Amino acid sequence: MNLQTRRRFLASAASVAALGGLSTLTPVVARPAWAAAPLRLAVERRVLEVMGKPASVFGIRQPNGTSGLVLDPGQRFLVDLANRAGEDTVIHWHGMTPPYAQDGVADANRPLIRDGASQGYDFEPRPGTHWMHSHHGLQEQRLMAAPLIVRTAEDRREDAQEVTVLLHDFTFKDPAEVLAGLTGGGAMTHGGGHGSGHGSGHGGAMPMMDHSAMNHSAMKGMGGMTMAAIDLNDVEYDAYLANDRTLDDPEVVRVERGGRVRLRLINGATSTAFHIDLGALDGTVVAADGNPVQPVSGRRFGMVMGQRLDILVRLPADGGAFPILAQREGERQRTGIILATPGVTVGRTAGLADAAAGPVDLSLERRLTALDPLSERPVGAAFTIRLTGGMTPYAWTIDDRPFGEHRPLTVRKGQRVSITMVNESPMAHPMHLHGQHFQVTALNGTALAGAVRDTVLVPMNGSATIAFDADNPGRWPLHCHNLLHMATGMMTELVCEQTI
Ligand SMILES: [Cu+2]
Repeated sequence: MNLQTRRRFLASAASVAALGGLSTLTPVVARPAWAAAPLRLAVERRVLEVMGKPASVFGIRQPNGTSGLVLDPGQRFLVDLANRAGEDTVIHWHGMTPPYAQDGVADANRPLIRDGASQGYDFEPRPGTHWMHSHHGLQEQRLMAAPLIVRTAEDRREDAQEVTVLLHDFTFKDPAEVLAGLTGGGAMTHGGGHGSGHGSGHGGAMPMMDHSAMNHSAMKGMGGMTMAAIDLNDVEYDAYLANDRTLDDPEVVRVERGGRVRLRLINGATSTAFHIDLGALDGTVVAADGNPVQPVSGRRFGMVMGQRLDILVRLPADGGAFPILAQREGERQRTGIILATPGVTVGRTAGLADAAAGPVDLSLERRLTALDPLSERPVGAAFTIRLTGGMTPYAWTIDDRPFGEHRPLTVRKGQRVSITMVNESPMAHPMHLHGQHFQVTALNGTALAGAVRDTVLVPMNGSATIAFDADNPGRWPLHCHNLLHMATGMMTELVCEQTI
Protein backbone atom coordinates (compact mmCIF):
# COMPACT_ATOMS: atom_id res chain seq x y z
CA MET A 1 0.00 0.00 0.00
CA ASN A 2 1.58 3.25 -1.00
CA LEU A 3 1.59 6.21 1.35
CA GLN A 4 -0.87 8.21 -0.63
CA THR A 5 -3.39 5.40 -0.63
CA ARG A 6 -2.94 4.90 3.07
CA ARG A 7 -3.36 8.57 3.76
CA ARG A 8 -6.60 8.70 1.83
CA PHE A 9 -7.85 5.60 3.57
CA LEU A 10 -7.03 7.06 6.97
CA ALA A 11 -8.54 10.40 6.03
CA SER A 12 -11.85 8.85 5.18
CA ALA A 13 -11.81 6.75 8.33
CA ALA A 14 -11.12 9.85 10.41
CA SER A 15 -13.88 11.83 8.77
CA VAL A 16 -16.37 9.05 9.42
CA ALA A 17 -15.34 8.97 13.06
CA ALA A 18 -15.73 12.75 13.26
CA LEU A 19 -19.23 12.68 11.83
CA GLY A 20 -21.40 14.41 14.42
CA GLY A 21 -24.79 12.73 14.37
CA LEU A 22 -23.29 9.42 13.40
CA SER A 23 -20.37 9.36 15.79
CA THR A 24 -21.42 5.89 16.84
CA LEU A 25 -20.58 4.54 13.39
CA THR A 26 -17.73 2.10 13.38
CA PRO A 27 -14.96 3.83 11.50
CA VAL A 28 -13.08 1.90 8.91
CA VAL A 29 -9.62 1.21 10.20
CA ALA A 30 -6.87 1.36 7.65
CA ARG A 31 -4.83 -1.76 7.47
CA PRO A 32 -1.17 -1.23 8.22
CA ALA A 33 -0.24 -2.89 4.95
CA TRP A 34 -1.90 -4.87 2.21
CA ALA A 35 -2.45 -8.41 3.46
CA ALA A 36 -1.77 -9.58 -0.07
CA ALA A 37 -1.00 -7.92 -3.36
CA PRO A 38 -4.04 -5.82 -4.26
CA LEU A 39 -5.83 -6.10 -7.55
CA ARG A 40 -5.19 -2.98 -9.57
CA LEU A 41 -7.90 -1.03 -11.32
CA ALA A 42 -7.64 2.31 -13.06
CA VAL A 43 -10.30 4.74 -14.18
CA GLU A 44 -9.08 5.92 -17.54
CA ARG A 45 -10.14 7.70 -20.68
CA ARG A 46 -10.32 5.71 -23.88
CA VAL A 47 -11.53 6.13 -27.42
CA LEU A 48 -14.40 3.86 -28.42
CA GLU A 49 -15.57 3.53 -31.98
CA VAL A 50 -19.36 3.53 -32.14
CA MET A 51 -20.93 2.99 -35.58
CA GLY A 52 -17.68 3.98 -37.22
CA LYS A 53 -17.27 7.22 -35.27
CA PRO A 54 -14.75 7.72 -32.47
CA ALA A 55 -16.05 8.76 -29.06
CA SER A 56 -14.12 9.75 -25.96
CA VAL A 57 -15.39 7.65 -23.08
CA PHE A 58 -14.16 6.29 -19.77
CA GLY A 59 -13.22 2.77 -18.74
CA ILE A 60 -12.46 0.97 -15.47
CA ARG A 61 -9.74 -1.52 -16.32
CA GLN A 62 -7.05 -3.78 -14.97
CA PRO A 63 -3.46 -3.27 -16.13
CA ASN A 64 -3.96 -6.00 -18.77
CA GLY A 65 -6.91 -4.10 -20.25
CA THR A 66 -9.66 -6.31 -18.79
CA SER A 67 -12.75 -4.29 -18.00
CA GLY A 68 -13.80 -4.65 -14.35
CA LEU A 69 -13.09 -7.58 -12.04
CA VAL A 70 -13.84 -11.27 -11.60
CA LEU A 71 -13.16 -12.58 -8.09
CA ASP A 72 -12.79 -16.25 -7.29
CA PRO A 73 -14.55 -17.95 -4.36
CA GLY A 74 -13.11 -16.77 -1.07
CA GLN A 75 -11.08 -14.00 -2.65
CA ARG A 76 -11.19 -10.68 -0.79
CA PHE A 77 -12.10 -7.42 -2.44
CA LEU A 78 -8.59 -6.07 -2.08
CA VAL A 79 -8.33 -3.33 -4.67
CA ASP A 80 -6.10 -0.39 -5.41
CA LEU A 81 -8.09 2.01 -7.60
CA ALA A 82 -6.13 4.67 -9.47
CA ASN A 83 -7.91 7.70 -10.86
CA ARG A 84 -6.44 8.58 -14.25
CA ALA A 85 -9.71 9.98 -15.60
CA GLY A 86 -8.46 13.55 -15.86
CA GLU A 87 -11.10 14.62 -13.34
CA ASP A 88 -12.25 13.76 -9.83
CA THR A 89 -14.40 10.70 -9.45
CA VAL A 90 -15.73 8.05 -7.10
CA ILE A 91 -16.58 4.47 -8.08
CA HIS A 92 -19.53 2.71 -6.44
CA TRP A 93 -19.31 -1.08 -6.04
CA HIS A 94 -22.91 -1.78 -7.01
CA GLY A 95 -24.14 -4.94 -5.29
CA MET A 96 -21.40 -5.03 -2.67
CA THR A 97 -22.31 -4.43 0.95
CA PRO A 98 -19.03 -3.00 2.29
CA PRO A 99 -18.51 -0.80 5.32
CA TYR A 100 -19.88 2.70 4.75
CA ALA A 101 -16.52 4.34 4.05
CA GLN A 102 -15.81 1.98 1.16
CA ASP A 103 -19.14 2.10 -0.68
CA GLY A 104 -17.85 4.42 -3.37
CA VAL A 105 -20.07 7.44 -2.89
CA ALA A 106 -18.80 10.90 -2.00
CA ASP A 107 -20.55 12.93 0.66
CA ALA A 108 -19.70 15.18 3.58
CA ASN A 109 -17.80 12.31 5.20
CA ARG A 110 -16.23 10.64 2.20
CA PRO A 111 -14.09 12.59 -0.25
CA LEU A 112 -13.92 12.20 -3.99
CA ILE A 113 -10.84 10.54 -5.43
CA ARG A 114 -8.85 13.38 -6.89
CA ASP A 115 -7.49 13.14 -10.40
CA GLY A 116 -4.13 11.39 -10.18
CA ALA A 117 -4.78 9.93 -6.71
CA SER A 118 -5.65 6.39 -5.72
CA GLN A 119 -7.80 4.74 -3.09
CA GLY A 120 -7.56 1.38 -1.33
CA TYR A 121 -10.43 -1.01 -0.59
CA ASP A 122 -10.44 -4.09 1.57
CA PHE A 123 -13.64 -5.93 2.39
CA GLU A 124 -15.48 -9.22 2.05
CA PRO A 125 -17.19 -9.22 -1.34
CA ARG A 126 -20.75 -10.39 -1.87
CA PRO A 127 -21.07 -13.27 -4.35
CA GLY A 128 -22.92 -12.81 -7.61
CA THR A 129 -23.17 -10.71 -10.73
CA HIS A 130 -22.56 -7.11 -9.81
CA TRP A 131 -20.95 -4.05 -11.36
CA MET A 132 -19.02 -0.90 -10.68
CA HIS A 133 -19.78 2.59 -11.88
CA SER A 134 -19.13 6.24 -11.21
CA HIS A 135 -21.35 7.79 -8.57
CA HIS A 136 -20.23 11.30 -9.42
CA GLY A 137 -21.86 13.74 -11.81
CA LEU A 138 -22.84 12.26 -15.16
CA GLN A 139 -19.68 10.18 -15.68
CA GLU A 140 -21.70 6.96 -15.80
CA GLN A 141 -23.27 8.15 -19.07
CA ARG A 142 -19.80 8.15 -20.61
CA LEU A 143 -19.29 4.49 -19.79
CA MET A 144 -17.52 4.80 -16.47
CA ALA A 145 -18.89 1.35 -15.67
CA ALA A 146 -17.62 -2.24 -15.69
CA PRO A 147 -18.62 -5.74 -14.53
CA LEU A 148 -17.84 -6.95 -11.00
CA ILE A 149 -18.32 -10.71 -10.82
CA VAL A 150 -17.84 -12.63 -7.57
CA ARG A 151 -17.91 -16.36 -8.21
CA THR A 152 -19.13 -18.94 -5.73
CA ALA A 153 -17.77 -22.42 -5.27
CA GLU A 154 -20.98 -23.72 -6.90
CA ASP A 155 -20.36 -21.50 -9.93
CA ARG A 156 -16.98 -23.12 -10.29
CA ARG A 157 -18.45 -26.63 -10.07
CA GLU A 158 -21.27 -25.81 -12.46
CA ASP A 159 -20.72 -27.11 -15.93
CA ALA A 160 -21.51 -23.83 -17.64
CA GLN A 161 -19.52 -21.32 -19.62
CA GLU A 162 -19.85 -17.84 -18.12
CA VAL A 163 -20.70 -15.00 -20.48
CA THR A 164 -20.96 -11.52 -18.98
CA VAL A 165 -22.82 -8.81 -20.86
CA LEU A 166 -22.78 -5.17 -19.75
CA LEU A 167 -25.55 -3.18 -21.44
CA HIS A 168 -25.37 0.55 -21.92
CA ASP A 169 -27.04 3.45 -23.69
CA PHE A 170 -24.77 5.76 -25.63
CA THR A 171 -24.85 9.33 -26.91
CA PHE A 172 -22.19 11.25 -28.78
CA LYS A 173 -23.42 14.37 -26.98
CA ASP A 174 -21.97 15.73 -23.78
CA PRO A 175 -24.21 14.28 -21.03
CA ALA A 176 -24.40 17.72 -19.39
CA GLU A 177 -25.95 19.05 -22.60
CA VAL A 178 -28.44 16.19 -22.62
CA LEU A 179 -29.48 17.02 -19.07
CA ALA A 180 -29.57 20.75 -19.77
CA GLY A 181 -31.83 20.04 -22.74
CA LEU A 182 -34.22 18.21 -20.43
CA THR A 183 -34.20 20.76 -17.63
CA GLY A 184 -34.55 23.63 -20.09
CA GLY A 185 -30.94 24.66 -19.70
CA GLY A 186 -31.46 26.05 -16.23
CA ALA A 187 -29.49 25.31 -13.13
CA MET A 188 -29.79 21.97 -11.42
CA THR A 189 -33.02 21.80 -9.55
CA HIS A 190 -31.68 21.10 -6.10
CA GLY A 191 -33.35 24.32 -5.00
CA GLY A 192 -36.62 22.50 -5.32
CA GLY A 193 -37.37 22.86 -9.00
CA HIS A 194 -40.30 25.10 -8.18
CA GLY A 195 -40.70 28.63 -9.45
CA SER A 196 -37.36 28.54 -11.18
CA GLY A 197 -38.83 29.73 -14.43
CA HIS A 198 -37.74 26.71 -16.45
CA GLY A 199 -39.56 26.23 -19.66
CA SER A 200 -40.77 22.89 -20.84
CA GLY A 201 -38.07 20.31 -21.19
CA HIS A 202 -39.27 19.63 -24.69
CA GLY A 203 -38.17 22.89 -26.24
CA GLY A 204 -34.42 22.54 -26.60
CA ALA A 205 -32.28 21.24 -29.41
CA MET A 206 -31.04 18.31 -27.36
CA PRO A 207 -31.75 14.72 -28.26
CA MET A 208 -34.86 14.25 -26.20
CA MET A 209 -37.59 11.91 -27.24
CA ASP A 210 -40.37 13.23 -29.36
CA HIS A 211 -42.97 11.88 -26.99
CA SER A 212 -45.80 11.86 -29.50
CA ALA A 213 -43.74 9.77 -31.92
CA MET A 214 -42.57 7.50 -29.13
CA ASN A 215 -46.09 6.93 -27.92
CA HIS A 216 -47.24 6.22 -31.42
CA SER A 217 -44.62 3.52 -31.98
CA ALA A 218 -45.21 2.07 -28.53
CA MET A 219 -48.92 1.96 -29.29
CA LYS A 220 -48.31 -0.11 -32.40
CA GLY A 221 -46.22 -2.50 -30.35
CA MET A 222 -48.97 -2.92 -27.82
CA GLY A 223 -51.67 -4.02 -30.24
CA GLY A 224 -53.61 -0.80 -30.01
CA MET A 225 -53.64 -0.50 -26.23
CA THR A 226 -53.68 3.19 -25.35
CA MET A 227 -50.19 4.21 -24.40
CA ALA A 228 -50.59 7.96 -24.64
CA ALA A 229 -50.21 8.44 -20.90
CA ILE A 230 -47.05 6.38 -20.59
CA ASP A 231 -43.75 8.21 -20.58
CA LEU A 232 -41.01 5.64 -21.05
CA ASN A 233 -37.87 7.31 -22.31
CA ASP A 234 -36.45 10.80 -21.80
CA VAL A 235 -33.47 10.69 -24.15
CA GLU A 236 -32.96 9.76 -27.79
CA TYR A 237 -29.70 7.84 -27.70
CA ASP A 238 -27.35 7.32 -30.62
CA ALA A 239 -26.68 3.67 -29.85
CA TYR A 240 -27.21 0.83 -27.41
CA LEU A 241 -24.16 -1.16 -26.45
CA ALA A 242 -23.51 -4.72 -25.28
CA ASN A 243 -19.92 -5.00 -24.07
CA ASP A 244 -19.17 -1.73 -25.87
CA ARG A 245 -20.50 -2.92 -29.24
CA THR A 246 -23.60 -2.45 -31.38
CA LEU A 247 -25.32 -5.09 -33.50
CA ASP A 248 -23.47 -3.68 -36.54
CA ASP A 249 -20.38 -5.36 -35.15
CA PRO A 250 -21.42 -7.46 -32.16
CA GLU A 251 -19.30 -9.55 -29.85
CA VAL A 252 -19.38 -13.17 -30.99
CA VAL A 253 -18.81 -15.63 -28.14
CA ARG A 254 -17.79 -19.13 -29.14
CA VAL A 255 -19.74 -21.79 -27.27
CA GLU A 256 -19.99 -25.56 -27.45
CA ARG A 257 -22.69 -27.51 -29.24
CA GLY A 258 -25.04 -28.80 -26.59
CA GLY A 259 -23.18 -26.77 -23.95
CA ARG A 260 -24.59 -24.77 -21.08
CA VAL A 261 -24.02 -21.03 -20.74
CA ARG A 262 -24.54 -18.87 -17.70
CA LEU A 263 -25.40 -15.40 -18.94
CA ARG A 264 -24.46 -12.73 -16.43
CA LEU A 265 -26.47 -9.78 -17.70
CA ILE A 266 -25.96 -6.29 -16.27
CA ASN A 267 -28.16 -3.35 -17.17
CA GLY A 268 -25.56 -0.60 -16.88
CA ALA A 269 -27.58 1.85 -18.98
CA THR A 270 -28.19 5.24 -17.44
CA SER A 271 -31.71 5.73 -18.70
CA THR A 272 -32.87 2.60 -20.52
CA ALA A 273 -34.86 -0.43 -19.39
CA PHE A 274 -34.40 -3.46 -21.63
CA HIS A 275 -36.33 -6.58 -22.57
CA ILE A 276 -33.85 -9.44 -22.71
CA ASP A 277 -34.73 -11.58 -25.72
CA LEU A 278 -33.17 -15.06 -25.92
CA GLY A 279 -34.63 -15.73 -29.36
CA ALA A 280 -34.75 -19.46 -30.03
CA LEU A 281 -33.19 -20.44 -26.72
CA ASP A 282 -35.07 -21.34 -23.56
CA GLY A 283 -33.62 -19.65 -20.53
CA THR A 284 -33.83 -20.11 -16.79
CA VAL A 285 -33.36 -17.14 -14.48
CA VAL A 286 -31.35 -18.37 -11.50
CA ALA A 287 -30.28 -15.13 -9.81
CA ALA A 288 -31.46 -11.54 -9.49
CA ASP A 289 -28.93 -8.86 -8.58
CA GLY A 290 -26.53 -11.67 -7.65
CA ASN A 291 -28.92 -13.47 -5.29
CA PRO A 292 -30.19 -16.99 -6.12
CA VAL A 293 -33.89 -17.31 -6.95
CA GLN A 294 -36.19 -20.27 -7.59
CA PRO A 295 -35.64 -21.04 -11.28
CA VAL A 296 -37.95 -19.13 -13.64
CA SER A 297 -38.05 -20.18 -17.27
CA GLY A 298 -38.83 -18.13 -20.37
CA ARG A 299 -37.37 -16.40 -23.38
CA ARG A 300 -38.08 -12.74 -22.61
CA PHE A 301 -37.28 -10.99 -19.35
CA GLY A 302 -37.49 -7.33 -18.37
CA MET A 303 -34.56 -5.67 -16.70
CA VAL A 304 -34.37 -2.08 -15.44
CA MET A 305 -31.32 0.09 -14.88
CA GLY A 306 -28.94 -1.17 -12.22
CA GLN A 307 -30.38 -4.70 -12.20
CA ARG A 308 -28.61 -7.96 -13.02
CA LEU A 309 -30.02 -11.30 -14.15
CA ASP A 310 -28.19 -14.62 -14.30
CA ILE A 311 -29.82 -16.78 -16.96
CA LEU A 312 -28.86 -20.36 -17.84
CA VAL A 313 -29.28 -21.48 -21.45
CA ARG A 314 -28.41 -24.71 -23.21
CA LEU A 315 -27.22 -24.68 -26.81
CA PRO A 316 -28.80 -27.21 -29.17
CA ALA A 317 -26.73 -30.30 -29.94
CA ASP A 318 -26.60 -29.41 -33.64
CA GLY A 319 -25.24 -25.94 -32.88
CA GLY A 320 -25.89 -22.64 -34.58
CA ALA A 321 -25.68 -18.92 -33.95
CA PHE A 322 -27.91 -17.45 -31.25
CA PRO A 323 -28.30 -13.71 -30.67
CA ILE A 324 -28.87 -12.71 -27.05
CA LEU A 325 -30.67 -9.41 -27.46
CA ALA A 326 -31.72 -6.49 -25.32
CA GLN A 327 -34.49 -4.30 -26.73
CA ARG A 328 -35.24 -0.88 -25.34
CA GLU A 329 -38.69 -0.59 -23.77
CA GLY A 330 -41.18 1.35 -25.88
CA GLU A 331 -38.86 1.16 -28.88
CA ARG A 332 -37.51 -1.03 -31.66
CA GLN A 333 -33.81 -0.37 -30.93
CA ARG A 334 -31.83 -3.25 -29.59
CA THR A 335 -28.34 -4.44 -28.89
CA GLY A 336 -26.79 -7.76 -27.97
CA ILE A 337 -24.14 -10.41 -28.41
CA ILE A 338 -24.09 -13.60 -30.46
CA LEU A 339 -23.47 -17.09 -29.06
CA ALA A 340 -22.02 -19.21 -31.86
CA THR A 341 -20.90 -22.84 -31.96
CA PRO A 342 -17.72 -23.80 -33.84
CA GLY A 343 -17.75 -23.55 -37.60
CA VAL A 344 -20.98 -21.58 -37.76
CA THR A 345 -21.19 -18.52 -39.97
CA VAL A 346 -22.73 -15.68 -38.02
CA GLY A 347 -25.30 -13.74 -40.00
CA ARG A 348 -26.33 -10.18 -39.42
CA THR A 349 -28.87 -9.27 -36.73
CA ALA A 350 -30.77 -6.05 -37.36
CA GLY A 351 -30.39 -3.27 -34.83
CA LEU A 352 -34.13 -2.68 -35.01
CA ALA A 353 -36.70 -5.25 -33.95
CA ASP A 354 -39.79 -5.77 -36.12
CA ALA A 355 -42.05 -4.17 -33.52
CA ALA A 356 -41.67 -1.77 -30.63
CA ALA A 357 -41.55 -3.35 -27.21
CA GLY A 358 -44.01 -2.46 -24.49
CA PRO A 359 -42.91 -1.14 -21.13
CA VAL A 360 -40.85 -3.28 -18.79
CA ASP A 361 -43.29 -4.18 -16.04
CA LEU A 362 -43.42 -6.31 -12.90
CA SER A 363 -44.29 -9.58 -14.65
CA LEU A 364 -40.86 -11.11 -13.97
CA GLU A 365 -40.58 -9.58 -10.50
CA ARG A 366 -43.86 -11.23 -9.50
CA ARG A 367 -42.50 -14.64 -10.52
CA LEU A 368 -39.25 -14.33 -8.56
CA THR A 369 -38.87 -16.05 -5.20
CA ALA A 370 -35.74 -15.81 -3.10
CA LEU A 371 -33.88 -19.03 -2.39
CA ASP A 372 -32.56 -17.44 0.79
CA PRO A 373 -35.40 -15.22 2.07
CA LEU A 374 -35.51 -13.02 5.17
CA SER A 375 -36.37 -14.75 8.42
CA GLU A 376 -39.82 -14.19 9.89
CA ARG A 377 -39.74 -11.35 12.39
CA PRO A 378 -41.72 -8.23 13.18
CA VAL A 379 -40.94 -4.98 11.41
CA GLY A 380 -39.29 -2.47 13.76
CA ALA A 381 -39.31 0.53 11.46
CA ALA A 382 -41.76 1.03 8.59
CA PHE A 383 -41.68 3.89 6.10
CA THR A 384 -43.75 4.95 3.13
CA ILE A 385 -42.16 7.29 0.64
CA ARG A 386 -43.68 8.80 -2.48
CA LEU A 387 -41.82 9.03 -5.78
CA THR A 388 -42.67 12.46 -7.13
CA GLY A 389 -41.69 15.08 -9.70
CA GLY A 390 -42.14 15.12 -13.46
CA MET A 391 -41.14 16.34 -16.88
CA THR A 392 -42.19 20.01 -16.66
CA PRO A 393 -40.04 21.19 -15.12
CA TYR A 394 -37.74 18.18 -15.48
CA ALA A 395 -37.20 17.49 -11.79
CA TRP A 396 -37.61 14.21 -9.94
CA THR A 397 -38.02 14.04 -6.18
CA ILE A 398 -38.97 11.89 -3.20
CA ASP A 399 -41.87 13.18 -1.11
CA ASP A 400 -41.67 16.32 -3.28
CA ARG A 401 -38.17 17.03 -1.96
CA PRO A 402 -34.97 16.94 -4.00
CA PHE A 403 -31.82 15.45 -2.51
CA GLY A 404 -30.34 18.01 -0.15
CA GLU A 405 -33.76 18.87 1.23
CA HIS A 406 -34.61 15.22 1.81
CA ARG A 407 -35.76 13.73 5.09
CA PRO A 408 -33.49 10.76 5.83
CA LEU A 409 -35.08 7.48 6.91
CA THR A 410 -33.42 6.80 10.25
CA VAL A 411 -33.21 3.30 11.70
CA ARG A 412 -31.24 1.55 14.42
CA LYS A 413 -28.76 -1.17 13.66
CA GLY A 414 -30.41 -4.56 13.91
CA GLN A 415 -33.94 -3.37 13.16
CA ARG A 416 -36.13 -5.08 10.59
CA VAL A 417 -37.01 -2.25 8.24
CA SER A 418 -39.69 -2.01 5.60
CA ILE A 419 -39.99 0.73 3.00
CA THR A 420 -43.01 1.11 0.74
CA MET A 421 -42.32 3.21 -2.34
CA VAL A 422 -45.45 4.62 -3.97
CA ASN A 423 -45.00 6.04 -7.45
CA GLU A 424 -47.07 9.21 -7.88
CA SER A 425 -44.98 10.50 -10.78
CA PRO A 426 -45.46 10.09 -14.53
CA MET A 427 -42.56 7.67 -15.09
CA ALA A 428 -41.32 4.34 -13.77
CA HIS A 429 -38.32 4.37 -11.43
CA PRO A 430 -35.73 1.65 -10.72
CA MET A 431 -34.98 2.24 -7.04
CA HIS A 432 -31.60 1.21 -5.65
CA LEU A 433 -30.60 0.99 -1.98
CA HIS A 434 -26.94 1.02 -1.02
CA GLY A 435 -25.35 -0.89 1.86
CA GLN A 436 -27.68 -3.89 2.03
CA HIS A 437 -29.81 -6.05 -0.18
CA PHE A 438 -33.53 -6.25 0.50
CA GLN A 439 -36.34 -8.69 -0.14
CA VAL A 440 -39.26 -7.58 -2.29
CA THR A 441 -42.24 -8.20 0.02
CA ALA A 442 -45.12 -6.56 -1.85
CA LEU A 443 -45.86 -5.29 -5.36
CA ASN A 444 -48.78 -2.93 -5.92
CA GLY A 445 -49.99 -3.81 -2.43
CA THR A 446 -50.00 -7.59 -2.96
CA ALA A 447 -47.71 -9.42 -0.55
CA LEU A 448 -45.17 -11.89 -1.90
CA ALA A 449 -41.94 -13.59 -0.85
CA GLY A 450 -40.03 -12.05 -3.72
CA ALA A 451 -36.42 -11.86 -4.75
CA VAL A 452 -33.63 -10.59 -2.55
CA ARG A 453 -31.95 -7.86 -4.58
CA ASP A 454 -30.68 -4.29 -4.50
CA THR A 455 -32.70 -2.56 -7.24
CA VAL A 456 -36.44 -2.82 -7.83
CA LEU A 457 -38.77 -1.32 -10.42
CA VAL A 458 -41.57 0.88 -9.10
CA PRO A 459 -43.86 1.32 -12.12
CA MET A 460 -46.04 4.31 -12.80
CA ASN A 461 -49.15 4.20 -10.58
CA GLY A 462 -47.56 1.26 -8.78
CA SER A 463 -45.80 0.54 -5.54
CA ALA A 464 -43.15 -1.78 -4.18
CA THR A 465 -42.42 -2.74 -0.58
CA ILE A 466 -38.96 -3.88 0.40
CA ALA A 467 -37.71 -5.27 3.72
CA PHE A 468 -34.29 -5.93 5.19
CA ASP A 469 -32.45 -6.22 8.47
CA ALA A 470 -30.44 -3.03 8.92
CA ASP A 471 -27.07 -4.49 9.78
CA ASN A 472 -24.70 -2.07 8.09
CA PRO A 473 -24.26 1.28 9.86
CA GLY A 474 -23.94 4.31 7.62
CA ARG A 475 -25.76 6.88 5.53
CA TRP A 476 -26.91 4.85 2.55
CA PRO A 477 -28.28 6.42 -0.61
CA LEU A 478 -31.72 5.25 -1.74
CA HIS A 479 -32.20 6.59 -5.24
CA CYS A 480 -33.61 6.18 -8.69
CA HIS A 481 -31.10 4.47 -10.99
CA ASN A 482 -32.15 6.58 -13.93
CA LEU A 483 -29.06 8.81 -13.81
CA LEU A 484 -30.97 11.85 -15.04
CA HIS A 485 -33.64 11.38 -12.39
CA MET A 486 -31.03 11.03 -9.66
CA ALA A 487 -29.12 14.06 -10.98
CA THR A 488 -32.20 16.25 -10.64
CA GLY A 489 -32.94 15.10 -7.10
CA MET A 490 -34.58 11.66 -6.82
CA MET A 491 -32.53 10.44 -3.90
CA THR A 492 -32.83 10.16 -0.14
CA GLU A 493 -30.80 8.38 2.55
CA LEU A 494 -31.32 5.46 4.84
CA VAL A 495 -29.39 6.32 7.99
CA CYS A 496 -28.53 3.24 10.01
CA GLU A 497 -27.29 4.27 13.44
CA GLN A 498 -25.30 1.94 15.58
CA THR A 499 -26.73 1.61 19.07
CA ILE A 500 -24.36 1.28 21.98
CU1 LIG B 1 -36.49 7.66 -11.87
